[in-house]
Amino acid sequence: MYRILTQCRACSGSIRQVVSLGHTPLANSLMATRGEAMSLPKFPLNLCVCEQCSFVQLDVAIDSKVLFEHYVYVTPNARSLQLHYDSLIAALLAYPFKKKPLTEMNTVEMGSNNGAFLRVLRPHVKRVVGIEPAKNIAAMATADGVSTIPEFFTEQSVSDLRGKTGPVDLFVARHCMAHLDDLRGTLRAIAAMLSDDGIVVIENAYLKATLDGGQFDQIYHEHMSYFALRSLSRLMRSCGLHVQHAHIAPVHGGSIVVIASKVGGPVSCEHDSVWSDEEQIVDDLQQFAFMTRATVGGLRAALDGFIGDGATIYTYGATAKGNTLLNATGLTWREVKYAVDSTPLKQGRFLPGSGIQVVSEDIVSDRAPTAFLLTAWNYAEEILAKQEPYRKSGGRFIMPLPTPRLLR
Ligand code: JHZ
Ligand code: ZN
Repeated sequence: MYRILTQCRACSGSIRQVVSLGHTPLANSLMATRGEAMSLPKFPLNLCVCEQCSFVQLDVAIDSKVLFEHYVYVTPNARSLQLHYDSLIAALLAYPFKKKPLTEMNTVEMGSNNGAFLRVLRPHVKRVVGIEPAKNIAAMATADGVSTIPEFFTEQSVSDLRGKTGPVDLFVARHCMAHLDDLRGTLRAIAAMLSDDGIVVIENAYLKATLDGGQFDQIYHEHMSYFALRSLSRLMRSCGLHVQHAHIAPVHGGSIVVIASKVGGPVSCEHDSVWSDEEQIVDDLQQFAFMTRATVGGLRAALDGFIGDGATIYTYGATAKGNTLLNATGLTWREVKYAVDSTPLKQGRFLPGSGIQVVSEDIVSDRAPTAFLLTAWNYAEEILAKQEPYRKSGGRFIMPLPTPRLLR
């Protein structure tokens, strides 16, 4: 069900630990009862770096079937995501190195979830197909009109998949490269899906943003790898994919977007500026480990003080990130009464390790807490705007990172 790594998953060099978050249950294992949620198996959660190639990764790989075959994360309908989709499409339209117009591109997205991005992209391209391993979510996407193949995307399944989709002109992989133990096999499979002129867009949480922002909660078992441009482009090149464009997008606390092709060639100027920003990344890891320990301890002490003064606290968002944060600080249902979340699949369930029950956001109007711990901090702006009446009536939000603070 899982394997422990002693060697780098990119180059087989030896890896060393940067920071440990102890043993935690899987972040998206939301359970039907509190008892089940609190007695889940726990796995080591250690951030490591390769001494040879500086690739940042976990030293554990959980079986992808356990992680993803049935999934509770459904891409939310958030304004910041819609804006991001628009800017991603604008970047593709402006991308100077493509060999044919977007409107002629046969497009496939892996890990397409409920089809949220493909639905927005569809009018700009020739055809869209999703590939999504979570059977329950793939069925939702297909029922909503985005044709989605309910399968894992692997090197073994690539010839069968290419038979179904035809040669791909635009291959999209958003926030799923981090989820893969077999990185090289998957990248080779992407190259095999592409037509000769095809391009691939990869988007993932950006390592430098994670480190600079003290975002230790981005570390959970689904996130096996943590990408910088240097490490990602080296890995892609070894699998026949050449990065020609890179930029940093604001979503999910800072995400790297790269565009690559099989032929390679010139790179965009944004690519060069991202590249030069990464000079110090190995030093940044040490600072991050220091900051993580301080934030975990500081947050727990601040919340204990607040609760001791009579405050009631819920989390805002039943996020994967939030479960790392709750388990690292040791907070449970005894301290945090509920987690509010807009995802119907999560509501009524209990968070792994902490046993906190997930309820709908509607609870805010009749049973509001003193403060919300903002575990969906990547949507801070829109959540704060949505909860303006709560805030006007004295309700507060606690921003956990990089140092805990009360938002007014
Ligand atoms: P959000 C997931 O991480 C898991 P999580 C995964 N491994 C990954 O890589 C990233 O996504 C990309 C809710 N919400 O996006 C909806 C509200 O309740 O931060 C979501 O459950 N009200 C695939 O889980 C959660 O918050 C709102 O107004 O850390 C946000 O989850 C909004 C906007 C969201 O991802
Ligand atoms: Zn390595």
